[in-house]
Amino acid sequence: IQTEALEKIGQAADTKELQEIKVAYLGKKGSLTNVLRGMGKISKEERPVIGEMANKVREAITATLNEKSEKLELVALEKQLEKEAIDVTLPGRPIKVGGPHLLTKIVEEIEDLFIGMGFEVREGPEVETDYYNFEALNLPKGHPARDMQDTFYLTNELLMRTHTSPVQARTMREFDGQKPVKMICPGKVYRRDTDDATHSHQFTQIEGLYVDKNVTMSDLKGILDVFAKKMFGADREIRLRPSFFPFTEPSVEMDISCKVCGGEGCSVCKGTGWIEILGAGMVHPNVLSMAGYDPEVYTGFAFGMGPERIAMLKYGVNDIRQFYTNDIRFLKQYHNA
Ligand code: FA5
Repeated sequence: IQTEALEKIGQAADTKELQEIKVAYLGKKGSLTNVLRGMGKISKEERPVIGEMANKVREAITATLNEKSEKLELVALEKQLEKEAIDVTLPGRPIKVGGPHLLTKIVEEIEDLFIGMGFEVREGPEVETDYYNFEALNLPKGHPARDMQDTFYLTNELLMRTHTSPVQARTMREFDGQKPVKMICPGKVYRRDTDDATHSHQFTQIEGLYVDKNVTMSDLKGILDVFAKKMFGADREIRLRPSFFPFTEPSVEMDISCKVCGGEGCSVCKGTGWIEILGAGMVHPNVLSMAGYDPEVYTGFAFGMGPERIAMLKYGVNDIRQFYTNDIRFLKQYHNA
């Protein structure tokens, strides 16, 4: 039995075969177990001799089984390691690192600039009431100037805000007509404009509002001049053109010289050499009093600018749609800008 078992163990190719051998010799119905079971039938004298021999055989088989089992496990492990071997000399896969969107960067840059001049950053809802988007800004129902901003209406009273100016009215309300206000408000706005190189139906604006005693038009001009110089460099020119907004009086629009791609055929300024980036003016007395501020005591200025147009100017982007079509090749260029 021993010779036969050891030979079979020697030939076993895997742990499954080894297990089968174990069962065949040492299992409940195994051949060695049978010998031990038959001990009762043999004579008293032979019993210890056979018993000792059977035990020795069992020990020999068990020891060889264990030894072989260890060997097979080692072989299996080596095979697995060989299969899973990693070539540490291969170059790694580069990790793609994202970056903030150019527009996010511009908005943050503008925020920093105004925070540096003492403005607080505030936010307001994109779904706005007719009251705050229009009425509180001196645009009663039926006012022809409502046509200046083609509106996405949700219901009769609710709309997608067409500008960030409703946050002016909301902030002044919150400040009780008592405290001075000096805030900017960045956010998304929506208009039924036809998309082209400089117009988008959804874009961003940054609103500015400064209300206090003795705020004048020259404060507005000074702040805008500092903003333009810091944003675009001292060589950029600005011009203020008289304009009209129902919520400011007098009103202006500010243009910046279009140097990056100026000249004929330029899609940013259509060859005029100037691009309009913001509207501004002195807060209309009606707007102040509707928000609870006495226009005899308080005055203020407000402005609203389009960061897309600013980014286009600063980085020579010639189509506003580039910001929204998510072409990664376009966006990547500005990761380190
Ligand atoms: C307004 O929206 C006024 N609320 C701005 C304002 C605020 C005036 C406070 C006075 C006091 P306007 O419609 O001109 O004004 O838009 C302001 C700026 O948003 C524009 O100068 C331009 O830079 C940008 N803009 C306007 N329409 C679009 C558009 N369709 N796509 C991209 N940018 C736009």
